[in-house]
Amino acid sequence: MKQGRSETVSAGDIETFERDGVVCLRNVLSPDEVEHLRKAVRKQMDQLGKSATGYDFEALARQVWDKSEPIETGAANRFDMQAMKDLVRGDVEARPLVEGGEGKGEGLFFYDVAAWKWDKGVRKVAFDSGLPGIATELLGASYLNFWEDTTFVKAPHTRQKTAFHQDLAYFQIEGEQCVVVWIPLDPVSLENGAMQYVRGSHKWGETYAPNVFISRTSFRSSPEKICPDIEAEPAMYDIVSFDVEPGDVIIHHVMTVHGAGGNPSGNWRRAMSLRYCGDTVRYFDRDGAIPQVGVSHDLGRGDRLFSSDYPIVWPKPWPGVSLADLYDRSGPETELD
Ligand SMILES: O=C(O)CCC(=O)C(=O)O
Repeated sequence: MKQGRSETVSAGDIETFERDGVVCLRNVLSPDEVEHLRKAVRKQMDQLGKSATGYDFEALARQVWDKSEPIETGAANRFDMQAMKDLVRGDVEARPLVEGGEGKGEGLFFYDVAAWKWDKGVRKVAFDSGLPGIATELLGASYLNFWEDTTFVKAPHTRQKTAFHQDLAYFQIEGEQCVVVWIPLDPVSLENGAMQYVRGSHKWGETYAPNVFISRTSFRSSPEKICPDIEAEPAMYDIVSFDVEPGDVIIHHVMTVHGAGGNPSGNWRRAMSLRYCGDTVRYFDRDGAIPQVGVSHDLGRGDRLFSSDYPIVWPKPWPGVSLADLYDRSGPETELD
């Protein structure tokens, strides 16, 4: 593959991405690359309750809606979940976003971030797979920074939906040259929580406040508008979803409104989401953005993302180089056996 060109993205894919704000690409990742991500997700999930960054949003939703249940997040301390509970309970319009009947409490909506910092397998996929070239081409960027990875797992019989939202205001960035690559690690369809995207919403010209995922309630400090209530009137919107297999990826524009159902099925729905920024994006410590873990930079508003916290992953400094090795921050490797 020549630098700056990707063999996996066609002119038609670029047209779809620009028109719809989302495109599904088939067979982009190899079985080994998918397995690297699965392995990292397993490690993250093993640490649930013990890690500072892993959460179960299914349990959290129960604790929010049941007034008598205390908030319990184990060692996770990235968010002030009691404040989130107070926020949701104080929002007169808030309602549970669940599906799949009564539910017996066996579901799990697992969320974690930043595996790339300790897991070489994730770095291999995020930095050295076909993805950086594809993202660069879709964005028409001249170089590409990696922003972060986020894990979203819905175990069988998980009732919690993912509230419709737009990603920009969750990130400390300004500018729209940014994509999110959603990578299924299991076969995913509407039966087990496929992602749903509002086609064309990246061109609505609005920045929406980040919500708390289990409800449309926004983080109070955020100045932006609330995302429209897509779920209340789905027929009003042009919603698209894709049945995907491991190896496929769905890439959406940072302004595209998206959400997902629960997973009432008996099958797992594991995914990792990788975020990339192009050269026109600037740093902006936006009010209401989710605090990042383990960043050491001192970037200010308007700065380019020049920091080892945001590795430049395209173009590569020389062909054949392993950026996963270059950005090794020590710590255990999770390579395939
Ligand atoms: O997987 C999910 O339920 C949410 C994913 C998402 O919102 C994202 O990747 O931006």
